[in-house]
Amino acid sequence: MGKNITYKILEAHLVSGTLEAGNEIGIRIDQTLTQDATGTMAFLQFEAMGLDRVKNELAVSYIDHNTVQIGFENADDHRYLQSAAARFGAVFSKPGNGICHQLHVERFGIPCKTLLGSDSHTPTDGGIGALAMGAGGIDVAVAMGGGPFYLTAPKVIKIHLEGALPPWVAAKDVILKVLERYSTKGNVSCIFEYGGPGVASLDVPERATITNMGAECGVTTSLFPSDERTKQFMEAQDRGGDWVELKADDDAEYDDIFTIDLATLEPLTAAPHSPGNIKRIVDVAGLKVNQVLIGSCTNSSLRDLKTVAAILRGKTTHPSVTLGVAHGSRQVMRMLAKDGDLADIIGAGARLLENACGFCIGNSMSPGSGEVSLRTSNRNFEGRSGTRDAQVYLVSPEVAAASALAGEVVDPRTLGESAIEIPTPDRYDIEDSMFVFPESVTDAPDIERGPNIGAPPIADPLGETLGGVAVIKVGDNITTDHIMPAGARLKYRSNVPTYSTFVFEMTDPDFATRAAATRDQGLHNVIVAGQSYGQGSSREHAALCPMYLGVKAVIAQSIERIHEANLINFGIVPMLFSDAADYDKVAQGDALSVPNLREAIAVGSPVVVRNETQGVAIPVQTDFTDRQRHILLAGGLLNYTKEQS
Ligand code: MIC
Ligand code: SF4
Repeated sequence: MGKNITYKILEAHLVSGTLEAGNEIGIRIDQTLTQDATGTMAFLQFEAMGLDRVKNELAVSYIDHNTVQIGFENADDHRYLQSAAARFGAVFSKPGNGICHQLHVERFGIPCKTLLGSDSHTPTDGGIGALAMGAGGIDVAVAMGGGPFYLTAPKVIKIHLEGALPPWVAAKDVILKVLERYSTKGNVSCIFEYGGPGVASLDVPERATITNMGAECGVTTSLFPSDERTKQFMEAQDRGGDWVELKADDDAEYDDIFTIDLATLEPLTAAPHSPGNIKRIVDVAGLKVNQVLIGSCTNSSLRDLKTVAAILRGKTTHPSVTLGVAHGSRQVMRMLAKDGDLADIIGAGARLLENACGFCIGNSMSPGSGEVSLRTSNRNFEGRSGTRDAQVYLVSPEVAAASALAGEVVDPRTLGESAIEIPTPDRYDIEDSMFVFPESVTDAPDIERGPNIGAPPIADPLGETLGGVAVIKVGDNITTDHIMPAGARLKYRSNVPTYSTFVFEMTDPDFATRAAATRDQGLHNVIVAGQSYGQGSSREHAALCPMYLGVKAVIAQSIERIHEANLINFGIVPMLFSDAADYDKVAQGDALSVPNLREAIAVGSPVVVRNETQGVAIPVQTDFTDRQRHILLAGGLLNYTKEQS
């Protein structure tokens, strides 16, 4: 039987387990990336595990999320991270250099390598043919220390591409089509592998847009083959020597195949408030727009912004629209400046934003109340923009630029018959001066810790019994943005006691006070949820802060991959209703107990939650691997790793 490219890479990196879909496997991680919002905790945990040197091939510590620096907190985090990178041997990317995923594709991504990042959009590097996955910071810390990463051997879904995109239809529309088909839930432990003759029509930045936003489907990652176009891109980045071919065998097998004829696609949008709420642009055309923001790790490549510049050239943004443009990297910005495109963007009345996450994570450029904001980013969860009632639509750069000029949503196909051609440059403008390479650090410095840097909290080992209350009951599709808001709260990432006061802030402002009160009475908190709990970001704070507030179990109809791993890593027991209808047998505030929890987890026997208030027994599934059991018994990965060493 022929092999697909996913299993070729997995096989080459396998360190434990059998490569059969559904089994837990351990793989070697070649490269890691962290960003500042998750990286501080990752490096603090690296230290707490007693590790003293990065052992994988490459670790890059990027600063791109918290770059606003109102108050000392962000700058202190940056200093901590720079000193930790120098001390432990990681490459450090200074604030302003660009967004981690854009930079990693440009300067470090290598086909056939594994990359683990403490950010859910790490699969962006799947566009260059790397097996790139998002994970919690502590998993990345383990990988930086040379340890394996554990995952469920995935099902592989082939997205078979035929044809080529018509004019004004973009890579963004391809992934929106995939989201329309697969939605944001139900794809746990699947990988999207792209193939077919249409692949050759897409360049690496376009592929990276597609793999980036595969994260919204909840797949483990998305992956393209590595071919002549990959080689051309890497040569233009002066990294041709790292190129290797990666292609599926002709008779490769897949668990499912979804065929897209690129030529039949049209401009699409993800309407409020989910990346899975796909609509045709023609159906929203004419909607008045207040704000247009172009950038983020999905659409901030040179190709994207040259396209935008070409549409804006010689024209002016509509008087009632604020247009903002954030470059993905300094390379993109410098090349736009040298080629004159930046003058077109400025001339059209755009506000130039920093080369950073910025608006995408809601720490700047929040829209006005009830405003319509068109964005080229990847997530439009309610409130993520910083404005609860804003209406955020996710679109391609083409739709964004055309709409900024018109003041309303425009189908870019009305701009003319012929497409804008943006060839891959023969050579990108390479200038790495905002990376600090560990080789250049001669004297390993002391690690600098400002007052915002706290020690990572550690959970107690799992107790004999669970006893407490259903502290909150939430519905379906609860994202980690609901659990642990980012935006204005992001600066508390390295200060868990303070950040914990904002858990479920938007959904239930009293949550933190209530949960802390239960914890202080010596009882456990239990979160009850519907389907697809923990969608979205990889932020382990969505487990770490609830843990700090005394949450010991989550009972849900289904839980997304990264979040489930994060719960286990912080000693919170994820439980799935054996019968989804039992969700109705628990109300918020009910007293819940499991008298023999520790023993049941230790031996893998069935767990039954008693609802003391309603007098019912609720069987739950706790299908853990031996490794996961031991982590839970130890009270989380930090304790477990210490026990092992
Ligand atoms: C996001 O896009 O939600 C983030 C912010 O990049 C997160 C990481 C974080 O919360 O720090 C992600 O995607 O994992
Ligand atoms: Fe940054 Fe947004 Fe990308 Fe997350 S999705 S890494 S916040 S640009």
